[in-house]
Amino acid sequence: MVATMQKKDIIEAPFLKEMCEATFNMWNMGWDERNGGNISYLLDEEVVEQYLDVKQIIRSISLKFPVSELAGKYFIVTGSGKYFKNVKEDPSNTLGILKVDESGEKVHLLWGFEDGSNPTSELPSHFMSHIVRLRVDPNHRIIMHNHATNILAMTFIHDLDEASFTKTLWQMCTECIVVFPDAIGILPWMVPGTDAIGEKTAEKMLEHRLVVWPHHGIFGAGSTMDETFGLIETAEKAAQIYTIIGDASKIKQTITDQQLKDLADAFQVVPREGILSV
Ligand code: 2HA
Ligand code: ZN
Repeated sequence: MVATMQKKDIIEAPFLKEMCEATFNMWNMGWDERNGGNISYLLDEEVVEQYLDVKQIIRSISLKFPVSELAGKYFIVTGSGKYFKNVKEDPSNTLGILKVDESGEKVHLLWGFEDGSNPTSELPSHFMSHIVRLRVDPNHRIIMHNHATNILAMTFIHDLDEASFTKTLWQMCTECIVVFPDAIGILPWMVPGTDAIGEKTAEKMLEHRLVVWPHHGIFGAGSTMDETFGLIETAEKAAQIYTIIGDASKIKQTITDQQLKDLADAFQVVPREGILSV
C-alpha cells in the first residue's frame, strides 16, 4: 500500500503569502484602486502537490485563446473583480490556483475562487506574456499589472515614443538604467481585457520586461515577486520625479548620455540600442 502524504495547509504556502503581501503592498502604493490590477505566478507541480491533490478539479474554465505552450502548467492568479485591498483577508475567494489542461483550451481550478468567481479579466495578456517570457528567460515566473499612478500620469504629458519615454525615466533616477536596461515597451491605447491587447503586450514582452498601457497602467515580468514589484516600483519612482518636476523646461541639469553609458558599463548591463547618443 502506498502511504498518502499528508498535505500541508495551503494558507501557509509561501507563494500564497507572497500573493497576499504583493497585492496589499500594491494597493498601499495607490496603484490598485477598487479592482484594479492583477497578478499571475507560475508554480512548480512539486510545490503545488505539497498542498493540494492536483487530480481534484473543482471546475474547469474555458479559454477563448488556446495556450498549448502552457499545457500542464500551474498558476496562482488574482480573481476578476477582486479588490487587492481585500486579498490578504480573504485569499480563498480572491485567488485561484489553476492548471492549464493538456489541450491548452481550458484551465482547471484546483483551489480558491470559492464564491464562484473567475480568473482576472486580463488572463489573455498574462498567459500570452508568460509564453513569451518563458522563451527568453527560463527563470521567468511572474506577470504583474497595476495602475501605477505616475507612469499613468506621464502617458498624458510625455510623448509615447519608447526610446524617448525610456530615456526620460533613465534620466530621472541613477538606478533606472541598471534596473531596466531593456527599456520600456509602449502599446497604443487599446481596450483592456481582450485577446488583441494580450497579443500586443506579449509581442512587447519579447524584448521588454515592462510594458506601458497608455492612460491605463503597466505590466511587469520577472522571476520573483520582489524583483517584479521592484521593477515596477523603480519605473514608477522615476515617473514620480518627472511628474513632481511638472514642466520639463524647468530642468537645469540631468544625467548625460555619457554618464548613463558609464553607469551601464560599471554595472555590466547592456542598454537597449537606439536610446543613448554615445
Ligand atoms: O482587473 O486592472 O485592466 C482590473 C484591471 C483591468
Ligand atoms: Zn488595469
